[in-house]
Amino acid sequence: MSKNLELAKIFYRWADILDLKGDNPFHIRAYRQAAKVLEDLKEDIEDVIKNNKKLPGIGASLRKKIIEYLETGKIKDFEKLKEEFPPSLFELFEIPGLGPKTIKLLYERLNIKSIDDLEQAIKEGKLLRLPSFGLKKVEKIKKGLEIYKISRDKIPLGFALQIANFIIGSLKRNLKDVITNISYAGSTRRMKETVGDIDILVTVKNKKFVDKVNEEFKNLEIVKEVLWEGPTRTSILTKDGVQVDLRIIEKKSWGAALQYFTGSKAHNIALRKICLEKGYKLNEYGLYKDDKVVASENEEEIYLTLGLYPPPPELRENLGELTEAKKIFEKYIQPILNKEKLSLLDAYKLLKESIKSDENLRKKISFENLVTLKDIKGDLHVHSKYSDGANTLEEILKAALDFGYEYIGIADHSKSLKVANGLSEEEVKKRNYEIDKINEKIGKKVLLKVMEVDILPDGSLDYDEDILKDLDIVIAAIHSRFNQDNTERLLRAIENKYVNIIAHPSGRIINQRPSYDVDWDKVFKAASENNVALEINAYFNRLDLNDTLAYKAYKEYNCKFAINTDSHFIDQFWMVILGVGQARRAWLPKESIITTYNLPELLKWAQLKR
Ligand code: DGT
Ligand code: CA
Ligand code: CA
Repeated sequence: MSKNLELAKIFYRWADILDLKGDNPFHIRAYRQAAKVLEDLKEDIEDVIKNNKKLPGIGASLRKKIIEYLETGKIKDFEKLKEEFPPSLFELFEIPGLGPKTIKLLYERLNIKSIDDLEQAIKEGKLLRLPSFGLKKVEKIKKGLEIYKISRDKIPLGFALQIANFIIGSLKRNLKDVITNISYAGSTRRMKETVGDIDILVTVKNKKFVDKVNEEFKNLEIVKEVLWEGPTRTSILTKDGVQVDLRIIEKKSWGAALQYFTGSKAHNIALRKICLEKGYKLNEYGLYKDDKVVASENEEEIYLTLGLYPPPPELRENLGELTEAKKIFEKYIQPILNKEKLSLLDAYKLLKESIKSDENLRKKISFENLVTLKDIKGDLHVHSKYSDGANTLEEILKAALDFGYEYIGIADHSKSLKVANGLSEEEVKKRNYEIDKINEKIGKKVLLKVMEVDILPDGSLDYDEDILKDLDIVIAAIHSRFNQDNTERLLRAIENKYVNIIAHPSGRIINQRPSYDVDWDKVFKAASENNVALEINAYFNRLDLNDTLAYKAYKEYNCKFAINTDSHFIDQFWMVILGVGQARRAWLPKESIITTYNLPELLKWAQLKR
């Protein structure tokens, strides 16, 4: 961990302790703010101190403590303060929805010192005996506990992909002449929103290289501990506490292993049932008929042999993909086989080729028509320096063009969101003027005038018509009052004639905050009728709407969606792949995603409502 993060952790903990002691709120806030500044700081804190640079929001006394830590490795005041409470008590701060006041009460009245104590007390009904504790409050704590337990062992997909890609990149680079195939499998390949452990499969040119691969893997800089070592599987724990399994596969079993270890378990079990009905046997080494291998090296061939069109990994959850796979095979592969004497794999490749040049054909085959990264033409939700983003309009423009985008929506926060430096009406006008000037200078419209406008508690918007009418796209979002039913609030925003997109519709934060209560049927119906797109917010800890809700919104209400990253830095544009992954898991076709439209189509769509 960098010194920045070590110090951030200390200051967060410090604030917790002061909270427990009932210290002055301004004092406590100063510690939390310092922690946040350190957490977000891009430069090494050691360099900042060495070069005598200023740290916004960190005063002289906290700065002294930072220096003490850098020089001695600890802060005396903090060490002393810590001793006043049992260390296990601080676990309770990790539970979403459990604040310092409640923790203090639980500690003082019921002697609850840890998560285990808390669980026990809930079981025994002790919490209800406290004044101010009702069934509803206990339910909320239970829900928080559940989320905490999941978050303890599941990591967000974006994080898993970074680790997996780092490992694959390093092994490929360092073992160029050894490795023939390498891929991640498991929930990472299925693009599930959270991942338990990371599964990586690899084949080597020659058996004699097996040790070399294991050795290289174990000695990667991110490894903290080797959990298991064997000739075909090595498991490690990374320094961030993530388990990674590396399996060395024989080349002839590559496809079968990829199929098996991609899962999901439910998909595999359903697939195995189909095998049994057709007299096949399937395991991670191959597909067999009468004890003879019929397919094993190629994953697609395994599905094809079973009369199934290969389903995209994102759909492999046993939620109808196998029925669909059979339908597609019968309608599109079987006729090719009937007409020409081709192998299964060649027939499949032939069809894939035709799809590439025939958009109408693609549209008919659901698995092929799922949105892909290549289809995405822009991102409509990016924050600039005008509000809480890190980059200027010019920097965003350049990054967007480098990324291959046709347009990029500058979506800053609106005036009510003071913590995120929301823009006054005057500032919006100034920003819009600058956007127009930049577009004029480059001779085309790339930067779009968007705002992420707060939906106020009564469902009205944070700006009046005179601001809204000048925007290319209006995004509306809830940023307050999460603990209530927000259906009516969303409905009113959806019916506003200027609103085009509802950002992060459920408000959930992965492993931190559940969705607020919403009657989704009502909201999806209204969105569909009012031509409002629902965001699939691709920011790594949002992924909101999630896969199941997006599936429902499309399937039952034919809603439209916008895959946006909500980037606050230009180096967060990559997160679009996480949004595309969730959209695919929701079976969303390309045409349901407005960010696949080209600019004229998009602007026309946005004006439909006005
Ligand atoms: P995770 O790691 O919890 O996020 O989820 P997965 O899906 O990556 O699960 P994991 O790592 O336990 O196993 C990887 C794949 O191996 C899984 O998706 C399917 C396959 N698999 C594991 N256990 C079983 C099993 O008992 N039966 C079958 N048919 N397949 C299994
Ligand atoms: Ca896994
Ligand atoms: Ca695993």
